[in-house]
Amino acid sequence: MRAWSAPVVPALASPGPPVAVYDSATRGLVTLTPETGTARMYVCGITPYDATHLGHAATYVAFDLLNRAWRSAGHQVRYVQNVTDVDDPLLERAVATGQDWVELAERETELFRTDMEALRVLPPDEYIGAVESIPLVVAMIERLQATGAVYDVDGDLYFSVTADPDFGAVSGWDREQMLAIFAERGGDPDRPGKKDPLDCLLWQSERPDDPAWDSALGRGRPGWHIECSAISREHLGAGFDVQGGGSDLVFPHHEMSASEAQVADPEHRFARAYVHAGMVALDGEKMSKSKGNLELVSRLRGEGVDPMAIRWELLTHHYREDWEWDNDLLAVSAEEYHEVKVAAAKPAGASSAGVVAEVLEALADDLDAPRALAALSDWAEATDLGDDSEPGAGQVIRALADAALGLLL
Ligand code: 5CA
Ligand code: ZN
Repeated sequence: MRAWSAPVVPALASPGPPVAVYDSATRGLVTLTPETGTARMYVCGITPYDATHLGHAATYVAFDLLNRAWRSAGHQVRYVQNVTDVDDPLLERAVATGQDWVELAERETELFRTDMEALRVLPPDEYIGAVESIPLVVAMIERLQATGAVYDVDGDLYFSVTADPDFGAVSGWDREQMLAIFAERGGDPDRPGKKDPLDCLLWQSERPDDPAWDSALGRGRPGWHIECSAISREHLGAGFDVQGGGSDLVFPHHEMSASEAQVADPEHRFARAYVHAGMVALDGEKMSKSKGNLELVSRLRGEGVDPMAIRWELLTHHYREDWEWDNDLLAVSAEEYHEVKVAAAKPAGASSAGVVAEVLEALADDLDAPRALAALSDWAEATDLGDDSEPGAGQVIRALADAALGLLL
Protein backbone atom coordinates (compact mmCIF):
# COMPACT_ATOMS: atom_id res chain seq x y z
CA MET A 1 0.00 0.00 0.00
CA ARG A 2 1.22 3.53 -0.67
CA ALA A 3 2.12 5.56 2.45
CA TRP A 4 2.28 9.36 2.33
CA SER A 5 5.05 11.69 1.30
CA ALA A 6 7.95 12.34 3.66
CA PRO A 7 8.91 15.81 4.86
CA VAL A 8 12.63 16.55 4.78
CA VAL A 9 14.24 16.14 8.21
CA PRO A 10 17.06 18.67 8.71
CA ALA A 11 20.36 17.27 9.99
CA LEU A 12 21.38 18.42 13.47
CA ALA A 13 24.93 19.57 14.21
CA SER A 14 25.48 17.06 17.03
CA PRO A 15 23.59 13.90 18.00
CA GLY A 16 21.04 13.74 20.80
CA PRO A 17 21.28 11.38 23.81
CA PRO A 18 20.14 7.71 23.80
CA VAL A 19 16.37 7.41 23.90
CA ALA A 20 14.43 6.01 26.87
CA VAL A 21 10.70 5.25 26.71
CA TYR A 22 8.18 3.70 29.08
CA ASP A 23 7.58 0.02 28.44
CA SER A 24 4.11 -1.16 29.49
CA ALA A 25 5.33 -4.78 29.90
CA THR A 26 8.06 -4.05 32.46
CA ARG A 27 6.32 -0.93 33.78
CA GLY A 28 9.42 1.16 33.62
CA LEU A 29 11.69 3.19 31.40
CA VAL A 30 13.88 1.27 28.97
CA THR A 31 16.74 2.74 27.00
CA LEU A 32 16.39 1.44 23.49
CA THR A 33 19.73 1.10 21.83
CA PRO A 34 18.88 -0.81 18.67
CA GLU A 35 20.48 -4.28 18.54
CA THR A 36 21.08 -4.07 14.81
CA GLY A 37 22.04 -0.39 14.49
CA THR A 38 18.64 0.24 12.95
CA ALA A 39 15.74 0.83 15.30
CA ARG A 40 12.70 -1.20 14.28
CA MET A 41 9.23 0.08 15.13
CA TYR A 42 5.74 -1.23 14.42
CA VAL A 43 2.80 1.06 15.17
CA CYS A 44 -0.74 -0.24 14.83
CA GLY A 45 -2.51 1.68 12.07
CA ILE A 46 -6.09 2.78 11.59
CA THR A 47 -9.21 0.80 10.85
CA PRO A 48 -10.35 3.08 8.02
CA TYR A 49 -14.09 3.41 8.50
CA ASP A 50 -14.18 7.05 9.59
CA ALA A 51 -12.02 10.17 9.40
CA THR A 52 -8.84 10.73 11.43
CA HIS A 53 -9.72 12.25 14.79
CA LEU A 54 -7.46 14.07 17.23
CA GLY A 55 -6.97 10.88 19.26
CA HIS A 56 -5.46 9.08 16.28
CA ALA A 57 -3.39 12.16 15.48
CA ALA A 58 -2.04 12.32 19.05
CA THR A 59 -0.99 8.67 18.93
CA TYR A 60 0.78 8.93 15.55
CA VAL A 61 2.47 12.19 16.55
CA ALA A 62 3.73 10.46 19.74
CA PHE A 63 5.44 7.70 17.73
CA ASP A 64 6.67 10.30 15.28
CA LEU A 65 8.54 11.85 18.22
CA LEU A 66 10.14 8.49 18.94
CA ASN A 67 11.09 8.08 15.27
CA ARG A 68 12.65 11.56 15.32
CA ALA A 69 14.39 11.06 18.69
CA TRP A 70 16.07 7.91 17.36
CA ARG A 71 17.17 9.75 14.23
CA SER A 72 18.48 12.62 16.36
CA ALA A 73 20.46 10.05 18.37
CA GLY A 74 22.10 8.91 15.14
CA HIS A 75 20.11 5.73 14.47
CA GLN A 76 18.43 4.64 11.31
CA VAL A 77 14.78 3.74 11.77
CA ARG A 78 12.74 1.09 10.03
CA TYR A 79 9.08 1.85 10.59
CA VAL A 80 6.12 -0.37 9.66
CA GLN A 81 2.43 0.45 10.04
CA ASN A 82 -0.63 -1.56 9.06
CA VAL A 83 -4.11 -0.63 7.85
CA THR A 84 -6.89 -2.88 9.15
CA ASP A 85 -8.70 -2.71 5.84
CA VAL A 86 -10.99 -5.64 6.59
CA ASP A 87 -12.58 -6.10 10.02
CA ASP A 88 -16.00 -6.10 11.69
CA PRO A 89 -16.29 -2.34 12.44
CA LEU A 90 -15.42 -1.43 8.84
CA LEU A 91 -17.85 -3.95 7.34
CA GLU A 92 -20.60 -2.96 9.76
CA ARG A 93 -20.19 0.75 8.94
CA ALA A 94 -20.24 0.00 5.21
CA VAL A 95 -23.51 -1.93 5.55
CA ALA A 96 -25.09 0.68 7.86
CA THR A 97 -24.32 3.52 5.43
CA GLY A 98 -24.90 1.60 2.19
CA GLN A 99 -21.33 1.99 0.97
CA ASP A 100 -18.98 -0.44 -0.65
CA TRP A 101 -16.52 -1.51 2.09
CA VAL A 102 -13.49 -1.32 -0.23
CA GLU A 103 -14.37 2.22 -1.33
CA LEU A 104 -15.00 3.29 2.27
CA ALA A 105 -11.60 1.93 3.35
CA GLU A 106 -9.79 3.53 0.44
CA ARG A 107 -11.42 6.90 0.97
CA GLU A 108 -10.71 7.06 4.70
CA THR A 109 -7.16 5.77 4.25
CA GLU A 110 -6.55 8.53 1.72
CA LEU A 111 -7.92 11.15 4.11
CA PHE A 112 -5.63 9.76 6.83
CA ARG A 113 -2.64 10.13 4.50
CA THR A 114 -3.42 13.78 3.83
CA ASP A 115 -3.95 14.45 7.56
CA MET A 116 -0.62 12.80 8.42
CA GLU A 117 1.12 14.81 5.71
CA ALA A 118 -0.40 18.05 6.98
CA LEU A 119 0.78 17.22 10.51
CA ARG A 120 4.26 16.44 9.17
CA VAL A 121 4.27 12.90 10.54
CA LEU A 122 7.08 10.87 8.96
CA PRO A 123 5.57 8.05 6.89
CA PRO A 124 6.29 4.39 7.62
CA ASP A 125 8.77 2.65 5.32
CA GLU A 126 6.17 -0.04 4.78
CA TYR A 127 2.45 0.71 4.90
CA ILE A 128 0.71 -2.66 4.77
CA GLY A 129 -2.96 -3.59 4.45
CA ALA A 130 -4.59 -6.59 6.13
CA VAL A 131 -6.11 -7.75 2.84
CA GLU A 132 -2.80 -7.80 0.99
CA SER A 133 -1.29 -9.71 3.96
CA ILE A 134 -3.72 -12.63 3.98
CA PRO A 135 -1.07 -15.11 2.72
CA LEU A 136 1.22 -14.08 5.61
CA VAL A 137 -1.61 -14.49 8.09
CA VAL A 138 -2.52 -17.92 6.74
CA ALA A 139 1.13 -19.03 6.95
CA MET A 140 1.37 -17.92 10.59
CA ILE A 141 -1.88 -19.70 11.50
CA GLU A 142 -0.49 -22.85 9.90
CA ARG A 143 2.63 -22.54 12.07
CA LEU A 144 0.37 -22.18 15.12
CA GLN A 145 -1.61 -25.23 14.04
CA ALA A 146 1.60 -27.24 14.00
CA THR A 147 2.16 -26.35 17.68
CA GLY A 148 -1.33 -27.52 18.66
CA ALA A 149 -2.42 -24.00 19.73
CA VAL A 150 -5.35 -23.79 17.27
CA TYR A 151 -8.83 -25.33 17.49
CA ASP A 152 -12.03 -25.17 15.53
CA VAL A 153 -15.37 -23.73 16.69
CA ASP A 154 -18.07 -24.32 14.06
CA GLY A 155 -15.59 -23.78 11.24
CA ASP A 156 -13.83 -20.76 12.80
CA LEU A 157 -10.26 -21.09 14.07
CA TYR A 158 -9.29 -19.97 17.59
CA PHE A 159 -5.97 -19.39 19.33
CA SER A 160 -5.62 -21.10 22.68
CA VAL A 161 -4.14 -18.56 25.10
CA THR A 162 -3.03 -21.33 27.46
CA ALA A 163 -0.49 -22.36 24.79
CA ASP A 164 1.55 -19.31 25.80
CA PRO A 165 3.28 -19.61 29.19
CA ASP A 166 3.87 -15.84 29.08
CA PHE A 167 0.27 -14.87 28.32
CA GLY A 168 -0.44 -11.69 30.32
CA ALA A 169 3.16 -10.44 30.26
CA VAL A 170 2.45 -7.48 27.96
CA SER A 171 -0.46 -5.95 29.88
CA GLY A 172 0.36 -7.33 33.32
CA TRP A 173 -3.41 -7.69 33.79
CA ASP A 174 -5.02 -10.48 35.81
CA ARG A 175 -7.74 -12.72 34.38
CA GLU A 176 -10.51 -10.75 35.98
CA GLN A 177 -9.39 -7.51 34.34
CA MET A 178 -8.98 -9.27 31.02
CA LEU A 179 -12.44 -10.82 31.15
CA ALA A 180 -14.00 -7.48 32.09
CA ILE A 181 -12.69 -5.73 28.97
CA PHE A 182 -12.35 -8.47 26.33
CA ALA A 183 -15.87 -8.21 24.88
CA GLU A 184 -15.69 -4.41 24.76
CA ARG A 185 -12.60 -4.62 22.55
CA GLY A 186 -13.64 -7.09 19.88
CA GLY A 187 -13.49 -10.33 21.90
CA ASP A 188 -16.23 -12.97 22.22
CA PRO A 189 -15.83 -14.47 25.72
CA ASP A 190 -19.30 -16.01 25.75
CA ARG A 191 -19.18 -17.92 22.48
CA PRO A 192 -20.16 -21.56 23.14
CA GLY A 193 -17.55 -24.12 22.19
CA LYS A 194 -14.50 -22.08 23.21
CA LYS A 195 -12.01 -23.77 25.52
CA ASP A 196 -11.16 -20.56 27.35
CA PRO A 197 -13.32 -17.41 27.20
CA LEU A 198 -10.17 -15.38 26.42
CA ASP A 199 -9.21 -17.43 23.35
CA CYS A 200 -9.25 -15.22 20.29
CA LEU A 201 -10.31 -15.61 16.70
CA LEU A 202 -7.60 -16.32 14.13
CA TRP A 203 -9.64 -17.10 11.03
CA GLN A 204 -13.36 -16.58 10.48
CA SER A 205 -15.00 -18.84 7.95
CA GLU A 206 -17.08 -17.23 5.22
CA ARG A 207 -20.38 -15.63 6.30
CA PRO A 208 -23.16 -14.68 3.89
CA ASP A 209 -22.63 -11.14 2.52
CA ASP A 210 -19.14 -10.89 4.06
CA PRO A 211 -15.96 -10.73 1.98
CA ALA A 212 -13.91 -13.95 2.06
CA TRP A 213 -10.73 -15.28 0.54
CA ASP A 214 -9.72 -18.79 -0.49
CA SER A 215 -6.94 -20.28 1.60
CA ALA A 216 -5.51 -23.54 2.89
CA LEU A 217 -7.68 -22.86 5.97
CA GLY A 218 -10.83 -22.72 3.85
CA ARG A 219 -12.68 -19.63 2.60
CA GLY A 220 -12.76 -16.87 5.15
CA ARG A 221 -11.04 -13.80 6.52
CA PRO A 222 -8.37 -13.08 9.15
CA GLY A 223 -8.99 -12.23 12.77
CA TRP A 224 -7.59 -8.93 14.04
CA HIS A 225 -4.60 -9.69 16.31
CA ILE A 226 -2.90 -12.18 13.97
CA GLU A 227 -2.84 -9.45 11.32
CA CYS A 228 -0.32 -7.41 13.31
CA SER A 229 1.68 -10.49 14.42
CA ALA A 230 2.12 -11.58 10.80
CA ILE A 231 2.77 -8.14 9.26
CA SER A 232 5.33 -7.09 11.87
CA ARG A 233 7.15 -10.44 11.75
CA GLU A 234 7.36 -10.36 7.96
CA HIS A 235 8.47 -6.76 7.60
CA LEU A 236 10.55 -6.23 10.76
CA GLY A 237 11.64 -9.69 11.89
CA ALA A 238 11.58 -11.01 15.44
CA GLY A 239 12.50 -8.99 18.52
CA PHE A 240 11.94 -5.59 16.96
CA ASP A 241 12.40 -2.62 19.26
CA VAL A 242 8.95 -1.12 19.78
CA GLN A 243 5.39 -2.29 19.34
CA GLY A 244 3.30 0.85 19.62
CA GLY A 245 -0.25 2.14 19.69
CA GLY A 246 -2.79 3.82 21.94
CA SER A 247 -3.31 2.46 25.48
CA ASP A 248 -6.62 0.90 24.39
CA LEU A 249 -4.51 -1.66 22.50
CA VAL A 250 -2.59 -2.99 25.52
CA PHE A 251 -5.19 -5.68 25.99
CA PRO A 252 -6.29 -7.68 24.13
CA HIS A 253 -4.60 -6.53 20.94
CA HIS A 254 -0.91 -6.29 21.86
CA GLU A 255 -1.16 -9.12 24.37
CA MET A 256 -2.65 -11.46 21.75
CA SER A 257 -0.39 -10.33 18.90
CA ALA A 258 2.68 -11.04 21.03
CA SER A 259 1.33 -14.40 22.27
CA GLU A 260 0.46 -15.60 18.79
CA ALA A 261 3.86 -14.65 17.38
CA GLN A 262 5.75 -16.15 20.32
CA VAL A 263 3.83 -19.45 20.28
CA ALA A 264 4.43 -19.69 16.51
CA ASP A 265 8.15 -19.06 17.09
CA PRO A 266 9.08 -19.77 20.74
CA GLU A 267 12.77 -19.08 20.09
CA HIS A 268 12.19 -15.37 19.62
CA ARG A 269 10.42 -12.69 21.53
CA PHE A 270 7.95 -10.53 19.63
CA ALA A 271 9.11 -7.04 20.59
CA ARG A 272 11.59 -5.55 23.06
CA ALA A 273 9.22 -2.90 24.40
CA TYR A 274 5.51 -2.08 24.28
CA VAL A 275 4.84 1.63 24.19
CA HIS A 276 1.41 3.16 24.59
CA ALA A 277 -0.01 6.64 24.10
CA GLY A 278 -2.74 7.98 26.37
CA MET A 279 -6.34 8.41 25.29
CA VAL A 280 -7.72 11.71 24.06
CA ALA A 281 -11.28 12.38 25.19
CA LEU A 282 -14.07 14.69 24.09
CA ASP A 283 -17.16 15.47 26.18
CA GLY A 284 -15.74 13.40 29.04
CA GLU A 285 -15.35 10.19 27.05
CA LYS A 286 -12.60 8.61 24.94
CA MET A 287 -12.84 10.09 21.45
CA SER A 288 -14.01 7.25 19.25
CA LYS A 289 -15.42 6.55 15.84
CA SER A 290 -17.93 4.13 17.28
CA LYS A 291 -19.36 6.67 19.77
CA GLY A 292 -19.13 9.57 17.35
CA ASN A 293 -17.70 12.11 19.87
CA LEU A 294 -15.03 13.31 17.48
CA GLU A 295 -13.03 16.33 16.53
CA LEU A 296 -11.47 15.71 13.15
CA VAL A 297 -8.11 16.87 11.89
CA SER A 298 -9.69 17.42 8.46
CA ARG A 299 -12.52 19.54 9.87
CA LEU A 300 -10.09 21.84 11.68
CA ARG A 301 -7.94 22.07 8.56
CA GLY A 302 -11.04 22.88 6.52
CA GLU A 303 -11.75 25.76 8.90
CA GLY A 304 -8.30 27.14 8.14
CA VAL A 305 -6.57 26.06 11.37
CA ASP A 306 -2.82 25.79 10.77
CA PRO A 307 -1.85 22.09 11.11
CA MET A 308 1.28 23.23 12.96
CA ALA A 309 -0.93 24.82 15.62
CA ILE A 310 -2.74 21.46 15.94
CA ARG A 311 0.60 19.71 16.24
CA TRP A 312 1.75 22.20 18.89
CA GLU A 313 -1.44 21.58 20.87
CA LEU A 314 -0.95 17.80 20.67
CA LEU A 315 2.64 18.24 21.90
CA THR A 316 1.59 20.26 24.95
CA HIS A 317 0.38 16.95 26.45
CA HIS A 318 2.87 14.28 27.46
CA TYR A 319 2.16 11.28 25.23
CA ARG A 320 1.29 8.95 28.12
CA GLU A 321 -1.28 11.34 29.59
CA ASP A 322 -5.04 10.89 29.08
CA TRP A 323 -6.46 14.30 28.26
CA GLU A 324 -9.47 16.10 26.87
CA TRP A 325 -9.49 17.96 23.55
CA ASP A 326 -10.49 21.61 23.95
CA ASN A 327 -10.76 24.09 21.06
CA ASP A 328 -9.97 26.98 23.47
CA LEU A 329 -6.63 25.36 24.28
CA LEU A 330 -5.99 25.03 20.55
CA ALA A 331 -6.27 28.81 20.29
CA VAL A 332 -3.69 29.23 23.10
CA SER A 333 -1.38 26.78 21.32
CA ALA A 334 -1.76 28.65 18.03
CA GLU A 335 -0.61 31.81 19.84
CA GLU A 336 2.40 30.07 21.47
CA TYR A 337 3.42 28.57 18.15
CA HIS A 338 3.12 31.95 16.46
CA GLU A 339 5.36 33.63 19.06
CA VAL A 340 8.17 31.12 18.49
CA LYS A 341 7.76 31.42 14.73
CA VAL A 342 8.05 35.22 14.85
CA ALA A 343 11.14 35.07 17.08
CA ALA A 344 12.80 32.43 14.87
CA ALA A 345 12.37 34.70 11.82
CA LYS A 346 14.59 37.43 13.37
CA PRO A 347 18.15 37.74 12.06
CA ALA A 348 19.55 37.35 15.60
CA GLY A 349 18.23 35.96 18.86
CA ALA A 350 19.06 34.56 22.28
CA SER A 351 21.72 31.87 22.53
CA SER A 352 20.55 28.58 20.99
CA ALA A 353 23.05 25.99 22.33
CA GLY A 354 21.28 25.40 25.66
CA VAL A 355 17.93 25.17 23.91
CA VAL A 356 19.18 22.50 21.51
CA ALA A 357 20.57 20.41 24.39
CA GLU A 358 17.40 20.86 26.48
CA VAL A 359 15.01 19.92 23.65
CA LEU A 360 16.98 16.81 22.66
CA GLU A 361 17.36 15.73 26.28
CA ALA A 362 13.66 16.24 26.97
CA LEU A 363 12.65 14.11 23.99
CA ALA A 364 15.16 11.36 24.79
CA ASP A 365 13.68 11.25 28.31
CA ASP A 366 10.42 9.44 27.52
CA LEU A 367 9.43 11.88 24.75
CA ASP A 368 8.83 14.85 27.03
CA ALA A 369 7.42 17.20 24.41
CA PRO A 370 5.86 19.67 26.89
CA ARG A 371 9.35 20.31 28.34
CA ALA A 372 10.73 20.74 24.80
CA LEU A 373 8.02 23.27 23.90
CA ALA A 374 8.69 25.20 27.10
CA ALA A 375 12.36 25.50 26.09
CA LEU A 376 11.33 26.91 22.69
CA SER A 377 8.90 29.37 24.27
CA ASP A 378 11.51 30.56 26.79
CA TRP A 379 13.97 31.15 23.96
CA ALA A 380 11.31 33.08 22.00
CA GLU A 381 10.52 35.22 25.03
CA ALA A 382 14.17 36.10 25.60
CA THR A 383 14.55 36.93 21.92
CA ASP A 384 11.38 38.97 21.97
CA LEU A 385 12.67 40.95 24.97
CA GLY A 386 15.61 42.05 22.81
CA ASP A 387 18.32 39.41 23.37
CA ASP A 388 20.07 39.34 19.98
CA SER A 389 23.39 37.93 21.17
CA GLU A 390 23.53 35.14 18.58
CA PRO A 391 23.26 36.04 14.90
CA GLY A 392 21.41 33.27 13.04
CA ALA A 393 20.01 31.68 16.23
CA GLY A 394 16.58 31.54 14.62
CA GLN A 395 17.88 29.22 11.91
CA VAL A 396 19.26 26.82 14.51
CA ILE A 397 15.94 26.87 16.36
CA ARG A 398 14.02 26.29 13.13
CA ALA A 399 16.14 23.23 12.25
CA LEU A 400 15.78 21.92 15.81
CA ALA A 401 12.00 22.36 15.95
CA ASP A 402 11.65 20.70 12.57
CA ALA A 403 13.99 17.73 13.14
CA ALA A 404 13.07 16.92 16.73
CA LEU A 405 9.45 18.01 16.98
CA GLY A 406 8.20 18.05 13.38
CA LEU A 407 7.23 21.71 13.76
CA LEU A 408 7.80 23.93 10.75
CA LEU A 409 8.44 27.43 12.07
N1 5CA B 1 -6.50 -0.99 13.34
C1 5CA B 1 -6.42 -1.11 14.77
C2 5CA B 1 -5.02 -1.37 15.23
S1 5CA B 1 -4.29 -2.74 14.42
C3 5CA B 1 -6.98 0.11 15.46
O1 5CA B 1 -6.96 0.13 16.68
N2 5CA B 1 -7.47 1.08 14.67
S2 5CA B 1 -8.14 2.43 15.22
O2 5CA B 1 -8.46 3.19 14.04
O3 5CA B 1 -9.19 2.13 16.11
O4 5CA B 1 -7.06 3.18 16.05
C4 5CA B 1 -5.85 3.61 15.44
C5 5CA B 1 -4.86 4.05 16.51
O5 5CA B 1 -5.36 5.20 17.19
C6 5CA B 1 -4.60 2.99 17.59
O6 5CA B 1 -3.24 3.03 17.97
C7 5CA B 1 -5.47 3.46 18.74
O7 5CA B 1 -4.94 3.04 19.99
C8 5CA B 1 -5.39 4.97 18.59
N3 5CA B 1 -6.56 5.66 19.15
C9 5CA B 1 -7.87 5.41 18.91
N4 5CA B 1 -8.66 6.26 19.63
C10 5CA B 1 -7.82 7.06 20.33
C11 5CA B 1 -8.00 8.15 21.26
N5 5CA B 1 -9.22 8.58 21.60
N6 5CA B 1 -6.91 8.74 21.78
C12 5CA B 1 -5.65 8.33 21.43
N7 5CA B 1 -5.41 7.32 20.56
C13 5CA B 1 -6.47 6.70 20.01
ZN1 ZN C 1 -2.48 -3.73 15.39
